[in-house]
Order: sequence, then structure tokens, then C-alpha cells
Amino acid sequence: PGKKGRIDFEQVSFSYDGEGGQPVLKQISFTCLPGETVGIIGSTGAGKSSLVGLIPRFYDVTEGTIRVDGMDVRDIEPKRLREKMAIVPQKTMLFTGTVLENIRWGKAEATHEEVEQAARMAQAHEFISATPDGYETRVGQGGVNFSGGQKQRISIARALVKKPEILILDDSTSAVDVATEGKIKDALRAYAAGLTCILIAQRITSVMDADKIIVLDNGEVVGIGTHDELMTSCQVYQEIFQS
Ligand code: M5T
Repeated sequence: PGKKGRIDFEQVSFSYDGEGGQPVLKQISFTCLPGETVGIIGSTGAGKSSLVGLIPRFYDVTEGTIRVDGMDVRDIEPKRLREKMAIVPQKTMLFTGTVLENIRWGKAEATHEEVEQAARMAQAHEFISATPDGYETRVGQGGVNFSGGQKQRISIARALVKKPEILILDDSTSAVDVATEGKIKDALRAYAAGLTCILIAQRITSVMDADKIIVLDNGEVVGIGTHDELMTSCQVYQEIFQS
């Protein structure tokens, strides 16, 4: 593992309404070491998106501390903090423009080769190349209507072209089939040593091989460990597994 991209949550609580408001996250503590993949799983409304949104400071913690590479994120300017990471949101946000432009949105000065490399890792290069105009294909409005899973892969390519230290995928492979998702994960693992990855998922198969899985339930961590550990120790995890 590389040296950059460590994340520490120390007794983090969060409410969208500030102190005294309804807590959405309660006393969350965990460490994600540089290069580790941490999965986050839990039912809808458990607080998964809220948790990852605190890392780039979309919101600030109500209590506790989040550190990135040892520094309290509140001491880092949001712009600088966000340069280190890439976030693929739950809803893909492609704009009307070419595939190339859409991927380059992650890093304006990326060369064509870098764009293609990112697309290969995201398992998007093949279907992009199969269109008559390739990377010049227009997305939406009078252009090609890519499938949900294809759009997700373009969004992942957009994140990877940035060459982040930390990659946050918020349920970003929900429409991608399990085999392709596996290939994306293999590519991420092989990618420049030290990519820290936080992976929110609904399906257990998406997080099963993570170094560590955090089980969230109603804003609380009810389990933390590997798949095997959670299968023997965490009832909520077993329930998700069986559902
Ligand atoms: C956790 C509330 C939401 C829920 C709780 C994003 C957001 C959420 N909430 C707000 O009040 N305002 C907001 O802007 O927070 O929601 P979450 O973090 O979105 O949970 P999740 O990611 O585990 O859910 P899902 O459905 O994406 O799997 O009470 O109302």
C-alpha cells in the first residue's frame, strides 16, 4: 500500500440540522488505511451517503473528527481536499457533449491516452469503441442513449482520469452486471499502488472482497470486519446476505 489516502473517523456524529438536530450518524469510528478498500453496506436511509459526503466536506461533522492523512479535514480547504479524491455519486451526471468531454470533466488537461486508460479500467473502453464515433460519440439529446450501467462506467472513468488518492463509489455499479463489476474491481486493485477506495453498495457481492466492511444501521456502526468475520458476528449483515 502507498502512503497517501488514509482516512480516520473518530467518534463522528452528524445531523443535517446541526447540534441538537436529529442525528443521521452516531459516534462513527473507523480507519481506512492507504490502499485499502472499505465497503459500506446497510439498508436504505442508514446514512451511507451522508457518511461519505463528510469526507470531501460537502457537510461538516456535528461532533468528532475526520482526518485525511492525519489532518483534520476542517483544517484543509475544501478545494484542496477534493483534489485528492474522486466521488462517483449515486445518480450519474453526464452532460450533453461527447464521451471524451464527459470523461475529461474529471481532469480538463487529460490526454486522450489518459482518458482511454481510465475508460479501460472502468470497463467502458470496449462499448465506447464499438460506437461509430468512439470517444466523439455524443451523449444524450440527439446522441447515443447509453444504458444505465454504461453511464455508470463512464462516470467511473471520469473519476479515475483524475488519478485520485481516494476514490468514493456511492452505489456506482448498481446497474453494472456482477461479472463486469468484478473486472472493474480487479482493475482498481491493479491501479497505481495506494488507491484508497470507499465503496457503498446494496449488494453483498459488491463488497464481499473488501479489506473491511462497515455495516451501518440507522446511523450506527453495527459491524465492522471482513465478510467472513461479519457472517459469524453480525446479525444485520447476515440478514442483508439472506435478503
Ligand atoms: C440518511 C437524511 C435521510 C435519512 C438519513 C442525503 C440526505 C439525507 N438526509 C437528509 O436529511 N438530507 C440529505 O441531504 O439522512 O440518508 P442517506 O445518508 O442518504 O442514507 P443511505 O445512503 O444509507 O440511503 P440509500 O437509500 O442511498 O441507500 O434519514 O432522510
